[in-house]
Parts: sequence; C-alpha cells; structure tokens
Amino acid sequence: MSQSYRVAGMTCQGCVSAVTRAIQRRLPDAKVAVDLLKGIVAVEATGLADDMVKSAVTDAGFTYGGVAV
Ligand SMILES: [Cu+2]
Repeated sequence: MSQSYRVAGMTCQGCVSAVTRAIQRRLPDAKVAVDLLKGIVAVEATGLADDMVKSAVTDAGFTYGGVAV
C-alpha cells in the first residue's frame, strides 16, 4: 500500500533522512520518497497505517499535516 502525507518543518537533507529513518524504524520495508519543497512524504509499505506515519513524523520533531491528496 502507498500513501502520501503532508509534513511541515523539513528544511534540508538532514530532515529528509530523519523522517525517512523514523518511518523505517516502524516499517522496516518502507520505501520513502520526500519532496522537500512541497512538504510531501510518499510512503510505500506493507501494513502501512496513517497513525504509524503520524507518530513517526511527530517523534522526529516535524509537523504531521495529514494525508495528501
Ligand atoms: Cu534539516
């Protein structure tokens, strides 16, 4: 399953890495693609759940903005 999410507060590649690692800590097989300019994080993983991404993003210090259309 794949889904895109809005994530605010990412400003550099370090933020991209932090968000990616936080998501992969919960979903080890996740493929994560970050669009830094748009503030969009696309996640593809089995067992993907919005709540999981929300807590990963929040724990990493960024602002979860919900599912992106
Ligand atoms: Cu950064």
